[in-house]
Amino acid sequence: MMNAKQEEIIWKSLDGFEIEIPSWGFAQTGTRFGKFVQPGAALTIEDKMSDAGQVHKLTGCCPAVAVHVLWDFPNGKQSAKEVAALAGKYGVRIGAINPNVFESQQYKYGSLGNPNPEIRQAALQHILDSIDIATETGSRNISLWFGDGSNYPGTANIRRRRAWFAEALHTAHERLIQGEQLLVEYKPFEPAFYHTDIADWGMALLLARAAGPQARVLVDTGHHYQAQNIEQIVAWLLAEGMLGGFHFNDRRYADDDLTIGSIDPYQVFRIFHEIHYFTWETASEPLIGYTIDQSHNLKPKIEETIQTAMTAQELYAKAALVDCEALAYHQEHCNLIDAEECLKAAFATDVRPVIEAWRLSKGLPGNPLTAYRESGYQQ
Ligand code: PSV
Ligand code: MN
Repeated sequence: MMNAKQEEIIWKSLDGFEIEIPSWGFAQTGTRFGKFVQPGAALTIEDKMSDAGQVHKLTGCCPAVAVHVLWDFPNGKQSAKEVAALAGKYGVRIGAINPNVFESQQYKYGSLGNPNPEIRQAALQHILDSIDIATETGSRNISLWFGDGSNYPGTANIRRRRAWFAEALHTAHERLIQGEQLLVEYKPFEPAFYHTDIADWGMALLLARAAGPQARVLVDTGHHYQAQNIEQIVAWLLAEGMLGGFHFNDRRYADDDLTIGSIDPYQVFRIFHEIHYFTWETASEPLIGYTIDQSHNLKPKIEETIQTAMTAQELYAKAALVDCEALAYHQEHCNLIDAEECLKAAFATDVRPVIEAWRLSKGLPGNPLTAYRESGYQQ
């Protein structure tokens, strides 16, 4: 049985938890082998905002939509106000701005790491334009991911590319206004398969530092080697004051972009636990952008997004239940079993009835998924 104090902890954690949903989670997507088209999937930016609005209306925890500049801003900077207005029309706002320097033909051999200075400049210009969009839409985060890298040993000058990245990110940083942040995302593989220019959190951290004080690291859970201890990376970045945000998804093999917590919910719980533990220990609230980065390929897209938001809330609330004081004591005294049990007890707690009560108190449906199915929106 849960006691009143635990209920209060869950309640408080839910009040402070929001997760951004990606506009690209509503569009037709597939794998490199093809697409399975879903009827009713978003075709336009207005469709995407409308779908996002549904998710937020039912869950109450997804007020912002992460957008991709090339996919969502047909006229680049010119469409910033328009897209922001569309978001407002559907009860959401624009979240993280994602420049796209990986799709255009010119980036075949890289963007900021391309040996051709004109192409590096074009990529930088797109990033600067994306920062201007963030300023127009009032978005805090500009999320940078690069497909740069090489497929064969000896084909790229790794050190020179590192220097080009550092220089360009520093220039981009100068464009930020107060309150904006550059988030540097890393990935060890794909689309490049021999080396990627920002392969891990250490490289992202060094580049974020080179960029300037308003740059941080973004952790995409799918962007790690098998068995890597992601929560340790999170703990280190927190300690360094360099954790800027997340792209959440789950995976079994590579960057599978599956639903959060569908394969390993305990891992997401452990990540959230490190954040709660840091907050408890330092009595400070780190500013972290939680975002979903999934590909809703087979499941119905809006339902999967709702399922995602609900799962994220559950795991965040469970992690908040860890008795930090007891945990600190047991760690100090090397009481291994008792320390581990602090995590296991919290993870095993069924928080769903309390979350349902929290939702009802906010005028939200107790079960957003059922409410969505009954709403007729999909039809
Ligand atoms: C790359 O795999 C990535 O995680 C980046 O965040 C991109 O912006 C996103 O996926 C595109 O789907
Ligand atoms: Mn990502």
